[in-house]
Amino acid sequence: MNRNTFFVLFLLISNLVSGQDLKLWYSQPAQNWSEALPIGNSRLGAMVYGGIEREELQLNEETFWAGSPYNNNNPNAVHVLPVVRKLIFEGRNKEAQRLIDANFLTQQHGMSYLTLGSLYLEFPEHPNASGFYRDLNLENATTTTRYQVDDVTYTRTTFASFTDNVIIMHIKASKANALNFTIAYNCPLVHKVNVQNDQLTVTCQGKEQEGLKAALRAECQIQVKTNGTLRPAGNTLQINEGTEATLYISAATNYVNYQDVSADESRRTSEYLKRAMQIPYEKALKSHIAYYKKQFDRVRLTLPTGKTSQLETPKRIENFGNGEDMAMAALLFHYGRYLLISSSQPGGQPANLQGIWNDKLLAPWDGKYTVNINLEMNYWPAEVTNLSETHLPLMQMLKELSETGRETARTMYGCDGWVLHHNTDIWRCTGLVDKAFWGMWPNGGAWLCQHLWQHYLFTGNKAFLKEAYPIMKGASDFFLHFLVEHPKYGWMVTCPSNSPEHGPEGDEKKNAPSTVAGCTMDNQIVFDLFSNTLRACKILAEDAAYAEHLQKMIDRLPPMQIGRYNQLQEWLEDVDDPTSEHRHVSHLFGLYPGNQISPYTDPLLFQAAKNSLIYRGDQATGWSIGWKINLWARLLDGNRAFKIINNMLVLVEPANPSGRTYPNLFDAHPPFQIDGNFGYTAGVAEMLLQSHDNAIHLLPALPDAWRKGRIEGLVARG
Ligand code: FUC
Repeated sequence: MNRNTFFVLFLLISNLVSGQDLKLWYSQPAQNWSEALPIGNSRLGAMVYGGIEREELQLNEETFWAGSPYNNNNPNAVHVLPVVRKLIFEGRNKEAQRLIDANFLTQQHGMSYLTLGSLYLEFPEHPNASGFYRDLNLENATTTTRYQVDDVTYTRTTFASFTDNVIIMHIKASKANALNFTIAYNCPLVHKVNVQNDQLTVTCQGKEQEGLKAALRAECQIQVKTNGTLRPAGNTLQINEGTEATLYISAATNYVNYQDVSADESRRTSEYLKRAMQIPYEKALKSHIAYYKKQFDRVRLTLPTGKTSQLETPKRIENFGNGEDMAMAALLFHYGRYLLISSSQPGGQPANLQGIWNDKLLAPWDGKYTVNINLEMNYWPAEVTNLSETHLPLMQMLKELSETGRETARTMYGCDGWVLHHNTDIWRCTGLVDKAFWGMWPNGGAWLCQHLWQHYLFTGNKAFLKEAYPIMKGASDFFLHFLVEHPKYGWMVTCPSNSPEHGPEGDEKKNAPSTVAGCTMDNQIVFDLFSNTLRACKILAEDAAYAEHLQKMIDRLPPMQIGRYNQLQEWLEDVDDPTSEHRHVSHLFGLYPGNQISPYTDPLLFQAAKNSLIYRGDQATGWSIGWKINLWARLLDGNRAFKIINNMLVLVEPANPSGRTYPNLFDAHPPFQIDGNFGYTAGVAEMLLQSHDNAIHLLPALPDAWRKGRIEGLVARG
C-alpha cells in the first residue's frame, strides 16, 4: 500500500459518517409501474403501488413463461457452414450473413416472461386521505404505506417472505373496526377468478408464442386473516369492520424444469398457503427479516449525506448532480444488492432482464436472458458484494444449458461440447434468435463459464469446481472444434461470429454486416475460457494431455492489437471508427470483466483500452453506463468513474427521456432493464476494491467526492 492509499484509508476509518437510512420514500402513491416498489423472494415478486382508494400489487412468479419445451436448432446450418466461412474469408461478409439468415434461424426467437396479473384492494371510504407516506426499507425488505383518513391512521406493510414462500400484506387501522375494503384480481391473460368462503383463487393460462403452445399455467390463491367480517361478494372478497387484516398471497406454476411441466400448480399453491397461514404474522415477519439480513447486512457502504439527503427519493435523484448527497450513490449501491437478493436465491431461476418484475405479456426483448452482456452483468455484483449464494441459480442454469447446448453444437456445427448463442429463456434454448446481425454469436456459454471460475476464485470451493469442470470442459471442447485457421493470419479464430451488435461499418441501422471472423471479444472470451479450464484441470488433477492441448490452442489465438488511432482494435483488421458511440464496448471484455489487460504488465494495451473507451464517450444506455463504471474503475480513474455515475443518476421524467434512473431507482436502458442496476453496484465495488491482478488493491479508483466514507464487507478473490 503506498502512502496515499494509506492516508485515504485512514481518513475513511476516522470519518465515520452518522447512520444513514436505507430507504426509498415518497409522499405520493405510484402513478405508474416505474414508481411502484419491487419486493421479491426470488420466486414471487410484486410491484407495490401504495394506492389510497385503490391499492395495486402487480404480481410475478419466476417460472411463468410463454411457450413449451423446445430448442431452436436449425440443422441446415452445418451444411452451409463451410460456404459461410469461405465467403467471410473472401471478404464477402454481407453474402455470408444472408446465408446465415436463411439457414441458421428457426421460427422461435425465445419465449416471453409473463406477468401474473394484479391484485387490487379497494378502499372506497378513503377519498380524502392526508399525511401520505410510503417507503421501501432496504434494511428489512419490507414496503410500508401509511396515511390518515379523519382521525384514523391506516398502515400497510408488505413483503415477499423468504421463509414462508408467500407474499404477505398486513393492514392495520389505528381505531378499532375502522377497516373496510374489497380484494379483486385482474390479469391480461385468459384467467378465471373463483371466490369461495374466505379464499380468492385465480387460474391463469400461459401464452402461446411463435407456434409453441402454452404449456404453463399459474394459480394464485389469496386468503385473509382478520378480526373483522370476511365474505365473498361476486368475484371479490369483502372485509368489513376489521382493525387488522393479513393477506396471504400464494402462487405457483406447473413448471418443474426445462423439459418437465408436470407439476400440479394448484396443489403447490395450496400447500404453500396452508403452511404460511399457520404462522402468526409477527413471527413470519421476523423470520423473513432474519433471512434477508443474513445476506444484506454483510456489506455496508456509508458516504456523506448532504442538504438534500432528507428529501424524498425522486428529488434526491434530481439533485444528485449538485454533488452534495453522496449517500444517494450509496443507496443505489445497496439497492442493487437488495434487488439481487430479492430476485436470485438458491433453487430458483436466475434474474432475467427485469429480475423477476414484469407487468407485460410482451416485455421488452421478452424479458428473457440476453447473454452477450446482460445476463452476465446481472451477476457481476454477486461475489464481490458478498452475495455468493445469489450466484447459484446461474450455475444451475449453466448446467442445463450445457445439456441443451450439446445438441445445438452437434446439429448446427457438427462440433463436440456445447454452445449457446446470444439469448436463452426458461426452456434453455441455445440456437440463434433475431437475425444474424445480432444472433450469430456463439460465445454465450463460454462467457458464462467465467462465472463458474470466478465463483471458485472467490469461495475457494473445490467441490464446486469439480462439479463445474465438466461444464467448462464442454464449452472448451466446442471451441477446440469450432475454431478454424485464418487463411491470412494463421491464427485460430471463431467464424462466423460478431462483435456484439456492432459491425466495422456501424450498427444495425446502417444495414451493414456484423458477421466476421475472430473479433477481439471472441479471442478474449476463448482465451479466458481455455485459460480457466486449463487452471481448473490442473487444480483437479484431471487429464494432463487435455491441459496441454488447451495450452497449444491458447498459443494460436490472435493477440490483442493496437490500431491507428492508438485504440484497442475491435476486429482483426484496423477498421475501428473512433466516432462510434456504440453501446457495446465488447473489445474491452479483456479489461473487465476479463483480466487480460494489466497496467503493470501491459501498459500499452492498457492505454489503448483507455483510448477506445474515451472514443465511445461517457453517455450510453443503462447497462452500458454500468459497464463503463466498471471499466473506468479498472482503468484506476475514480473521478472518471464518478462522472459516469453522474450520468446514471439522472431522473427519467417525461421532460427528460434521456434520464437513466426511474423514480423507484430501477435503471433505464430505457425502458427498465435490471442489468444497469447490477452493473452500477458492481462498479461501485470495483472502485473500492480490486483483486484480479495478483494482488488485493484497496480503494483503487476512489473519486475525490468520496474521500470521506466507510465500506465494509466486500470480498476479494482468495
Ligand atoms: C442487447 C443490447 C440491447 C438490449 C438487449 C436486451 O442486445 O444490445 O441494448 O440491452 O440486449
